[in-house]
Amino acid sequence: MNDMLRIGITCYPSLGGSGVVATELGKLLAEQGHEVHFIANGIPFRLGGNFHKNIFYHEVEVNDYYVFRYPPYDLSLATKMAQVAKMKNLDVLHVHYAVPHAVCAFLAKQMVGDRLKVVTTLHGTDITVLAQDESLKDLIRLAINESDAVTAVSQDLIRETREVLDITREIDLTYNFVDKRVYYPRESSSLRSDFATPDEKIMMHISNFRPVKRVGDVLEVFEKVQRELKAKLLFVGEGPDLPKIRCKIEALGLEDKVHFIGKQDDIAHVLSMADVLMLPSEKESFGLVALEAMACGVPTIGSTAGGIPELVVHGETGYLAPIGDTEQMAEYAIRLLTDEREAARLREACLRRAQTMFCNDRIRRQYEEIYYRVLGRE
Ligand code: GMT
Repeated sequence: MNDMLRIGITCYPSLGGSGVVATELGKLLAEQGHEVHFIANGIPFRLGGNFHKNIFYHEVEVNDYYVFRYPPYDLSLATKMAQVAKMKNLDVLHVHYAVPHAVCAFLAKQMVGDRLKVVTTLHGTDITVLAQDESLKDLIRLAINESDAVTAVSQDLIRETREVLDITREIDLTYNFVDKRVYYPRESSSLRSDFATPDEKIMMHISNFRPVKRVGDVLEVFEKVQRELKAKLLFVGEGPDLPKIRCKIEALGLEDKVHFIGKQDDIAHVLSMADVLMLPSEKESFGLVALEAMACGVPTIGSTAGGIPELVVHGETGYLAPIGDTEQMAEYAIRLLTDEREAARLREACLRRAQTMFCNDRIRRQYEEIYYRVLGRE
């Protein structure tokens, strides 16, 4: 069962949890000796400019022939997938995100033949948002049903996929993971001192600031917390809700207590400054950032949305409250930030849980088992 595979991976290459998971998985598979071919419209950002043994990148170029009003990216991607599959003799095409990647993989398979196996990983918004659209539903259902294996990043996403798309086929559960060689508590006192004094606590929120993240709730919780104890709030990332949040900060007079540090590469280092991570999302199929925090020993206070409760164990590795219940979240935050023993207990539990349940080796092996299964090489 240890034979080397040739695996094509397609994902959204820019920032985003699905792109992170796809790229990190590719790197882990390459380390195991598999040949990994990324097929995408840009170099996945987590690959960076570094050389990685066993990893190859194939860029999808869109044909903008003058008759096209809209250059057909999906067709270019499907064609490229088929070309790479034939040229490199791929065993498996692993696509992250149903639209359009699983649909393109379905087309590629028609061109290559059944020897090419397609594995589709569902990450969330492809189902929770796109599959609600009646015009896309049949297409997404087709792509999912025709995949040789389908995985989803939480039980909750599996449930929702079945419910929304009326699908009965097997869906494997493959949680997000963190690389324990990268995500562990880092020495961050010097960085920390740029934002907070030793007697101040740091609350942190990291996201793409889309409405679904409910960043306003983070601010409401912080506003209540800073009335009770000395604290700072750090926002990491950027996105569409940022201007609204800036206005709200001004309206609350919290300018001196809130810092924006933009997009960051070294998230483990940044997270290590925090005393608590806030994730009050409206929807969250898993919540990779809460896992990254957990691996750095930082508990999460969040909502009970989607797959978050499968990751954050209430009272053990963080605290969860109903979506929008900022009163309850603030109460939990004050408890955590004022009780040193409680904070230490949660921190230990975080480190244990991240290293066992969600460690890179475990989840990488699960994906490999799925590849061997669809290839009939169990
Ligand atoms: O959360 C986002 O806005 C990004 C999104 C994506 O498509 O990359 O993240 C989704 O996939 C991640 C990796 O599996 C999950 O950890 C996130 O929970 C999920 N986001 C949502 O469900 C909103």
